[in-house]
Amino acid sequence: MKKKIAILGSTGSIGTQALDVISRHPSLFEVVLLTANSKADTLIQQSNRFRPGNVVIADQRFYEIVKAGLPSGSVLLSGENAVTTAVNESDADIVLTAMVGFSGLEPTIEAIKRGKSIALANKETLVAAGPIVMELAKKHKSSIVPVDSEHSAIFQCLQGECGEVEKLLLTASGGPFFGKKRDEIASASVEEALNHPKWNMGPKVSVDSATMMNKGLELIEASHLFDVEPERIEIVIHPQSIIHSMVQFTDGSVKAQMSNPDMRLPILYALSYPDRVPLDTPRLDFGSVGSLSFHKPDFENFPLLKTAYYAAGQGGNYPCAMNAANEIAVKSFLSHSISFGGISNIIDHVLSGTKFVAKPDIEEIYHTDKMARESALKYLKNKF
Ligand code: MN3
Repeated sequence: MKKKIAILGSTGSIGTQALDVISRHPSLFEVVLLTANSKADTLIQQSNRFRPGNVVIADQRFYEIVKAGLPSGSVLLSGENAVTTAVNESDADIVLTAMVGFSGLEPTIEAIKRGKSIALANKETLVAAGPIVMELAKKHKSSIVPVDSEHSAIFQCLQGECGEVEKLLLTASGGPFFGKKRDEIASASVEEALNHPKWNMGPKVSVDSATMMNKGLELIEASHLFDVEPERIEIVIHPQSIIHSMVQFTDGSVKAQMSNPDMRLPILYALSYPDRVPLDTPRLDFGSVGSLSFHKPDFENFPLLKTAYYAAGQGGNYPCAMNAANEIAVKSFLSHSISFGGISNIIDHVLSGTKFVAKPDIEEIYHTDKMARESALKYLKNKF
């Protein structure tokens, strides 16, 4: 029996790498749904190669182009709710949520309500609405297997354990500005921020890695996914990105998961779980790796790490507001409207103006997201 896979965000970095691992195992996986925002050409190519029954191009301007290029037998949807509708209609066993940003929340919730397994690559889902999403997954017996390399590592370390977790050690490469001072990077260019030393990722995640907000979002994601309070999650800078994260148990034992940095491994694991299947990639050669190094995180020069611990500790709707502000700030930075140093100012401004809700329901989450975006845009307008 082949596993039927839906890929939300198939033209992005995670989506294309997922299709790469799926193409290596045609007897195990079948693609039933591909969705993209606006990359029409890539979506058409992918659809002709993998022949999914359903295809979504969210941006309606590309509907006719994609329609004309699709193989016969693929049904195309477009428009605002198209992704959610397609998820509801598809017979996927696993939904890989690889789209970027808060917009991943709604289709993920719909997939969970239909009891589908989630291969979670959209970290904003758990950041914005962690308690709601985890509760729903429990209720609908939907399993959530993380795709993010750090969370996959922790998930793998926890296999076969029923023991007590003392803390999670979330590793971070440090990003392109590791070791730099805050004022040295305040006016860093978009190009410099996108130049990640170890991982090849989309622009949003790359900028988040440069500010270290990526680790902040991952901290919050991990705390919900593994039900561990933020105080028991330690960030460890590990520039080689060989250890992808670790778990420390109450007897003092630390388990780590290692491999060369290659996202195809955690993607494949999330799709094949609980099995492991072969992946033909270069193996770790410890002799040539030489040494692994570790450093404490630099909260002074990467202030968003502090902001993320604060939002995580407060909980409620704060992580949602922080995430929304970050999305706007990163977008503005990528379009050259603000400086690199300006990113944290926007986020701190939005967070300090957010009305705290301790146990938000989903409507309050959507409201918080909307208000935070408006607040960020208003700040930008007045400031620049
Ligand atoms: Mn990661």
